[in-house]
Amino acid sequence: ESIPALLKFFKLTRILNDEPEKCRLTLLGTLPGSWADKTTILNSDERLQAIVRLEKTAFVTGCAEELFHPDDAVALISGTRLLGSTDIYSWLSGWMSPTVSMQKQHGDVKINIVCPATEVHVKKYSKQLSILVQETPALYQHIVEPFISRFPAARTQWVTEILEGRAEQDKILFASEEVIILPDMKWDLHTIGSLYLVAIVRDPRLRSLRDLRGEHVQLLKNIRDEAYKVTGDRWAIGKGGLRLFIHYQPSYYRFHVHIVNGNYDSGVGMIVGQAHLLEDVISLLEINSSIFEVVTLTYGLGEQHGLYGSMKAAQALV
Ligand code: M7G
Repeated sequence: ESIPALLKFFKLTRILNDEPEKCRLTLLGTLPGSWADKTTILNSDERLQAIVRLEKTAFVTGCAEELFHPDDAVALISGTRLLGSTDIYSWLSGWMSPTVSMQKQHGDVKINIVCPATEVHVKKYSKQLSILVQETPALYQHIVEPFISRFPAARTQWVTEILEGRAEQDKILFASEEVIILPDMKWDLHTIGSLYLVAIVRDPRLRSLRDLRGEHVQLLKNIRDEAYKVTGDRWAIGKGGLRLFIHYQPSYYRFHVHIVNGNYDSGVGMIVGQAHLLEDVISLLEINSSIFEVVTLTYGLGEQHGLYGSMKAAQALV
């Protein structure tokens, strides 16, 4: 496996984002040129721009019994240090012992890498302020639709790779002629409490929420039903256990639905104005099959987003 071996050659340029509340740190730097062909041979000085995001993982269910065994008094947390204590309250820091096998098997950190990272990636992952904008149907026609049409195909190459059977094939949970369901790269693949899958629609003409019409209601219902079937069979998630939603604006204009454990609150990607519940979208389309052609949508835009300047300027027209 060359990817883990090459990661140690990452050279830090600067911190892009620091999110202590999410136990997450996003770094910008470079990796050796051989990353592109996934070989470990470092035969040139070429460096590729890379984004590395580190995130502490959740505790594995079952590791509590390993940490504090009910019978013997051997706690597998080492180096514990008292930070403070008052009355009945105490707080300490410590290290998970590497002998806690369940935790070790899944790792203490999850690492997401984008390499080679484009300037658009750097902007997306950078800390930034946002403003709320109102997108009327006219602003969609004049600003947003042309932006989506200009969107470089290379940015959704990952979707093509999956749909055409060249990537993540061993991970696919459901596939039909219209949609594929697989784990989202945000998921650590084992913590059911933070289960995160993505359903990707094959038809490239469907780019975003704006393209949905009454004729797509059946497709959306199929996605909901298959999401429940897959997660029910594999992880015993029952009816009402999933939060299914669509982002507007999404990062990628190939229509997809986020499938997330209903009890998971990640903060990111679930904010009001960005996440539209699949069930609500179905209901709206049943009431008016052209609703997304006529509705005004309000959402936050980060100052690094490609639409920020033009949409901010256009708000005077709303
Ligand atoms: P989005 O709403 O377009 O953007 O969702 P977001 O990233 O701002 O949420 C795209 C979803 O696809 C996100 O949840 C990503 O984590 C996920 N995703 C992105 N990429 C590049 C991949 C990938 O290569 N594989 C998988 N499995 N998921 C991905």
